[in-house]
Amino acid sequence: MSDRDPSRLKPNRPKLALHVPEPPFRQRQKPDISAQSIPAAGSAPRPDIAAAAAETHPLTTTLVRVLDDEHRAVGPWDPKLAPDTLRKMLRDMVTVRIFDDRMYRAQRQGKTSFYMKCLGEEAIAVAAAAALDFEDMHFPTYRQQGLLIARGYPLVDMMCQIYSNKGDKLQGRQLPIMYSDREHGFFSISGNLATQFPQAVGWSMAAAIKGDSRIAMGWIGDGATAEGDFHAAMTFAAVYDVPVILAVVNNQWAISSFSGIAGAEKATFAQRAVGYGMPAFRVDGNDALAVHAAVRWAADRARSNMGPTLIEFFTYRAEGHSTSDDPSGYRPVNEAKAWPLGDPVERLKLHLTALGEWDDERHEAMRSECDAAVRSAQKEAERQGILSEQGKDNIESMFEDVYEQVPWHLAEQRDIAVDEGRG
Ligand SMILES: Cc1ncc(C[n+]2csc(CCOP(=O)(O)OP(=O)(O)O)c2C)c(N)n1
Ligand SMILES: [Mg+2]
Repeated sequence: MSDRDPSRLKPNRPKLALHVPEPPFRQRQKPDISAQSIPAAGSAPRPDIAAAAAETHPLTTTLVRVLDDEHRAVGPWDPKLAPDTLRKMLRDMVTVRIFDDRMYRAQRQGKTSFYMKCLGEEAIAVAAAAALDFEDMHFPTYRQQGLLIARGYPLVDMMCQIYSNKGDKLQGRQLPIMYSDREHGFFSISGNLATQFPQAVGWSMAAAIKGDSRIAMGWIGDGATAEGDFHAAMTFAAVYDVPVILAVVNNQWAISSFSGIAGAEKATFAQRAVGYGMPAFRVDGNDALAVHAAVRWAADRARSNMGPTLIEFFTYRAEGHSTSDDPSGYRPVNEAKAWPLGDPVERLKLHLTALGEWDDERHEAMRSECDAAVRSAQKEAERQGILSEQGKDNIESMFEDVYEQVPWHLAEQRDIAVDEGRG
């Protein structure tokens, strides 16, 4: 009798079936924002950094928010930042947006093969960078270019990497946008999703074993939480009270899969920490002040040897996944506009304005300064070449830095390639 034999079916039992999550709105539908319930700014309590993990767990189903509808900072999570800090964050966010726009166009002009924007998510990396020390280590994904920009990494160096040109410090060995810079605490971006979590946990364990005082922050997306690496990292982090911050950027989409495919229909991503006994909260990712406050809380806790924190940043990926993606094929085109948490740049700008520390004129002057800085960096980078011009003049570099002694068969291939390149 085979498994498929109908006589094995028990007629009085229902046939087994699977649930395949479907996003609430598809291409031609009108997104209904009333389906999202957004807690009021200032309503989430702020536990002490030494609180038991369980005291943070009610925060896994709400949203830590600081900026209210009148653009004031309210409630216990207000980080009370100096106007200069707020202006620096605003400038960095504006720079990220302009940089993304220029590099997206550069890809469309055939100057590089690939680019990824973080439109709508600028507050997350920028405010996290502001909340941590320069010496702390990040294990980022491709959507945290804001970390490098906020830490003052040269825009020209980022662009040379995108163009894989003569100025590319990674010598064309990484996909465009997969930056790496030890000095700026920016670990090489790994294309293998979710590896950032075990790497950040491992680095922080090593820091603790060596008696270091620096902490690490690991970054993944909502989709990447479906990888086994997420759970392996959570187990190690929780068991050993590892001094690490684990961030899930829930931008609702993983290329064309909505967050439900990774489990968001059943529970929030922050709630996963409950099973590990780890503190966690869910934060309005479009509110730079809330992001700063949450990261600072987790950093203070980690630095005091009280262990890891999982933070879910709730946001929306306003653009396509990458230059290779067209989101109009799987979601409503106006969904980003309907997103109830607004534009992070506009919200911070209006907050500074409400404080009397900013106005439209100063904003426009700052925006054009940032625009000029990005354009001049782009010119300088392009003087060192664009991707399509990279060719056979330095083909031997492909064989360098892999073996201490190049094996004879690779040396032979290299010499043939070099000859052909010259010919
Ligand atoms: C292990 C692995 N599986 C699949 C991919 C292909 N891939 C690259 S990005 C991506 C979507 C990731 O979505 P999410 O984690 O939500 O991050 P986001 O792009 O939204 O920032 C996928 C499936 C990959 N790079 N690595
Ligand atoms: Mg995502």
